[in-house]
Amino acid sequence: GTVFRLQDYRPSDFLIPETRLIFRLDPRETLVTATLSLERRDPAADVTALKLAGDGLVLKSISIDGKALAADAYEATADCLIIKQLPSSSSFSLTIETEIDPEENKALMGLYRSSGNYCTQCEAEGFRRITYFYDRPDVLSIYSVRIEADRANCPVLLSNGNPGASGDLGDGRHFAEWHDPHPKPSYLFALVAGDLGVIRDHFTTASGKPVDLAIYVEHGKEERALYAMDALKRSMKWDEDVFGCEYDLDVFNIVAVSDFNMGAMENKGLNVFNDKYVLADEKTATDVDYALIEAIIGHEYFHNWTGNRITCRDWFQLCLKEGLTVFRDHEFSADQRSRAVKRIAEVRTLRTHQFPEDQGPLSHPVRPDVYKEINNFYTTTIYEKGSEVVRMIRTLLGEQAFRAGMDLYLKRHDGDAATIEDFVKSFEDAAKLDLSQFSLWYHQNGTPKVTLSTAYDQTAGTFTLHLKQSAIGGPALNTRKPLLIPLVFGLLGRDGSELAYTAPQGVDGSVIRFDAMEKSFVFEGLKEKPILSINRGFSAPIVLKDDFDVAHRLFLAAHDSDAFNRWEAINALLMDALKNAVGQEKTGAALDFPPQILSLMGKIAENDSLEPAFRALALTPPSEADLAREIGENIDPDAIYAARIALQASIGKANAAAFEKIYAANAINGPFAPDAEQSGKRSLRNVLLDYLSLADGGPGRAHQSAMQSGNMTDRIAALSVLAHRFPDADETRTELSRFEHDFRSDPLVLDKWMQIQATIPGEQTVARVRALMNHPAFSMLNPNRVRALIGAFSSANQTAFHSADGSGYTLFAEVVTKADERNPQLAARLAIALRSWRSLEPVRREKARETLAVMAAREGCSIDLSDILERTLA
Ligand code: HT7
Ligand code: ZN
Repeated sequence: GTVFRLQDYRPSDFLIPETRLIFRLDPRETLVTATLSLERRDPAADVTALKLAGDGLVLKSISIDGKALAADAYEATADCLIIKQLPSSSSFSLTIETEIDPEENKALMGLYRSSGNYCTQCEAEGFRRITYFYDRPDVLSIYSVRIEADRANCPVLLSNGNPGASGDLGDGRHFAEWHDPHPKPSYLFALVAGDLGVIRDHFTTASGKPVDLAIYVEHGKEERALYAMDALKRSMKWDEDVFGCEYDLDVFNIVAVSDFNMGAMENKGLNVFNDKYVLADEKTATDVDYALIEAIIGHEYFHNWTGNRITCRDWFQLCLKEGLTVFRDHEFSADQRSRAVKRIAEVRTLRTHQFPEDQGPLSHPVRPDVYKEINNFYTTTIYEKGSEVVRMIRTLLGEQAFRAGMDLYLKRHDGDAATIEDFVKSFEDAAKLDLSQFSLWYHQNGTPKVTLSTAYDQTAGTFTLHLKQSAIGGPALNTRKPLLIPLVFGLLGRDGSELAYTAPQGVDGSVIRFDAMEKSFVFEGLKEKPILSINRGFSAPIVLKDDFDVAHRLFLAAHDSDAFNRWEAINALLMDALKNAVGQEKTGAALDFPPQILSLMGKIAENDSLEPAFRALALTPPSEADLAREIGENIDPDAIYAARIALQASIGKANAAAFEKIYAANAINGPFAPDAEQSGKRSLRNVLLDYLSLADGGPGRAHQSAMQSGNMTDRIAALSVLAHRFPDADETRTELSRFEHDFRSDPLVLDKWMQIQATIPGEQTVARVRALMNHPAFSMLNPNRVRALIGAFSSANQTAFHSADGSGYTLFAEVVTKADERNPQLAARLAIALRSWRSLEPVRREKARETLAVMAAREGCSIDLSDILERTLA
């Protein structure tokens, strides 16, 4: 297949200042008439042909300046259009008529049907499935769109920008026109048509401009969009307050659809959402769902500036919009909720998803310079590590200079298709700083590893911190260049206060700028031995190997003023205890855990000075996947599971009385609110419910809780405890059936029921998942259904997916292959679950390799899937 390289980037020969589109919608035969104004970029250059991208198109007619082209003037295939005879004028108008089949489009790219409605997804290269075009992000055009459709089936007709004329066409058909005054790349084009319910609201921007807001959903689900609307208004206000970004159209529309490959899409003025990230009420959505809706509504809205007003020059620059917009949505959520809790959750996500990617065969830089299939580069590295890189820029520059850099970037590049170099330069210019070494974070892959050692000299009053950098994954050590790593730190006295010192060179306030492969920092003027707290707030996305003993960690857990590092210390203690237990399990020894760790859990739970959400996170041991990554090789998922469940049972038994009290003390009285305070209490109670159930050794308590729960958060938590801890109990069967019955006509909610069952530990779950694939609510064509059942099974059920007999892999390969026939993007995303196969113990490793090899060898395997499989095997 073709390999795309950054070094091959060339500007297009032509510009398309204006694009007019007419859609005559029909389920099987939609006609698209596109009129492009084409302008030679360099009228002096001798350009005699024009090549436009297409994908699966049927060309109906083609004309230039109103004259039909002769058959020998062009060449049209399903995948491209080459016009060989062009007018010599510097500009001309090209009209192309194509026919497409939305009903048959199950790849969910281009124009497709979801629940009988029409919708589009054009990022990254879906517009070429609608018409022949320069389907690349650096060609910006002003779009005018006319939609014609059946009035009865499609009363709602939407596109980007502001609404224009609309009216009747006779014969039961009508039309609507839209005009988007902001030049945009084709990937931001959108169209929605159908019969939808709507909720409306208003927002007035800081400069007084009124904006009509609307969220379109399936009829009958309008009430469930109210939280999303509230989140949208808060996003709009926040972006004005924090980044000075105002909205720039008369309307802002959001549409929720049930068939969608990703979370949502930031099309200019017309965001299209996976309904999972719009619909919520107390009875159907968990606190996690609410938080995700808030984050994703924010994310897509924030793209209006970082992505739409300033877009990417090419897809290698994807992190320019994604990393920055994730950073912005993280900050938004931190401001709306608890900053410390949000940061801990972000770091957990980064470690669980991005670290294994960066340390495995799919590792790539935040700004890659080569790809085969761009859809496979919407990765956690580009999104989450990309966000961490922006965060480090802020740490290095400080709040004020960072904002000045952002202001400069937004002003200087408004209307541009920009690059990472443009972005970095804005900060360099605003802060008068050289960020060339720092920029390596964009180009050098692998998880950086910092090993530290310390020494204190009592007589000299000096504390020496020695740092060494290497990496897990990425280029070989001898070819790696040293990164500039910002480490926020503090030196603590025995009473927990921050000690004063004279800082060495390279230390700027609370930040150590570590910029060499190896370096010592000598702090002077320390009369007592300091206790080091470092990488506070996870200031750098690294693996830190410290020399801290248990006493040091217990001290940080109790006294660090940085809440993140308090959690980090607790997490490290739990990780050490788990690693030790896995070793015991492998040698057949009895598992035991240090009593001080067990009692620490009790103390944390009881500590009312800590917010409940923080306590819930601190009480949650590292996941099985985290433990596997930490161990790194020869992984036996059964041993890991055994160690973790034994730790949880020990914690539960050791603290049952205390946990019971705290469980009761955190009960919520009064009406449900999806806010940080209530959700924190619910998460603490539900972590404790799991511990108490393990201590009880029976399902009674969880069953009680499931029956009493008045909201989805508590109901799902109780159902998870039942299914995961007591899969064969009558109570579990009863509650699973009751849930199925209650939500039999709500597939989005049944996804949770599927997911819980797909993540029941143990190899029997393979058969259960097979059975669930025959459930009437399951469909191979809907990505949400496939991800809830198969995605959860393969990415969040280590013991079942990696069953020693290989049955999990067999099921997996069947499903990935089936998905690939209709939706390659979905298949490729699922296939990522096997990326860490080389870390498995030999028997599973061989079975996993064989599974990958068989899938890769299949004739007809899509480019998307084979790209993932080949890199995974390489
Ligand atoms: N920018 C959006 C990415 C996206 C996407 C990419 C490929 C295929 C389908 C897709 N749907 C959405 C989402 C975002 O990051 O905001
Ligand atoms: Zn995004």
